Amino acid sequence: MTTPIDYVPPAVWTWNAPNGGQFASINRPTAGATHDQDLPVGQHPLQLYSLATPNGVKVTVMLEELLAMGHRGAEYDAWLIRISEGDQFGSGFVAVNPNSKIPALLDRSAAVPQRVFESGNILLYLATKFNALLPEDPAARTEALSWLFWQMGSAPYLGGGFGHFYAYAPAKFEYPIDRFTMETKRQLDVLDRRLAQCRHLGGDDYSIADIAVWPWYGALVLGHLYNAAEFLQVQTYTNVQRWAQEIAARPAVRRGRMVNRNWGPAEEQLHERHDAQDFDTRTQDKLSPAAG
Ligand SMILES: N[C@@H](CCC(=O)N[C@@H](CS)C(=O)NCC(=O)O)C(=O)O
Repeated sequence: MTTPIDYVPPAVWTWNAPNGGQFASINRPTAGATHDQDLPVGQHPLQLYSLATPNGVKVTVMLEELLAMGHRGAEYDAWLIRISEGDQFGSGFVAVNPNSKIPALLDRSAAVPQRVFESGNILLYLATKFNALLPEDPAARTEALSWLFWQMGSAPYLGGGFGHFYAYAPAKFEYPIDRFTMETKRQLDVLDRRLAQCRHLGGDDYSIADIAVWPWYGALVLGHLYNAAEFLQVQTYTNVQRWAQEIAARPAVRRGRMVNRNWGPAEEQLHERHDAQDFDTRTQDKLSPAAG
């Protein structure tokens, strides 16, 4: 074990300065808007304000799946929120999500526009609105929702714990990396055992449980997150691998992954989405010049 830093917490914590971590410049200990900034509004009932992080991808995959099923009411405008530049602290965004985190959805088809925040709740809202991707049978529905809520409770240990200390912290600290690696591998084992029993997390059918879990744990075992595939020995979770690959091949998932993405290979980026044709008619000037 490496020597821990010689730090004695003061009686009262004070916010001194950015701590050097990758996202230090946007972290602060208070909530609320920092500046006036209206959100753009497009022509569709559903307005999505997001970015293609795993939490954002859940919603764009869901919307693309609904459209693929023929739910025309799921047409949406997806606007890019650049969290590294502080867009989530603009007054318009905070009005839709007081927690200042993507994704945030505004459903303007209601008499009074309905704001929806927290990605798990957005999935549940859309599944209920369109009566899709969530079983009606109470037992099957409850099982799917258990896995949806499992994701919401578990992923902060993967992202805020493992991912932060393995990939983003200003130095490599053995204690937190050990702690969160242990938990991440335990979670992968939970999924692996479940997926040894059934094709999808909720049972036979693909549902919002898979849509919530895949952008985190699917991406992790496919080697897309934190460059940690070898460290975590992700190939050993064979049932998660089978499930992750099957979902990755779905056309709606391939489209959803691209929406609001402004980093990585140019051909995988679609900064804003307003129409299904945006996927086909992307032009170079809509794409980032370089991988981010
Ligand atoms: N529990 C939230 C988490 C959302 C979240 O953490 N979003 C991140 C990106 S993945 C974010 O917007 N971070 C900006 C910030 O923390 O200022 C959800 O699932 O919607």
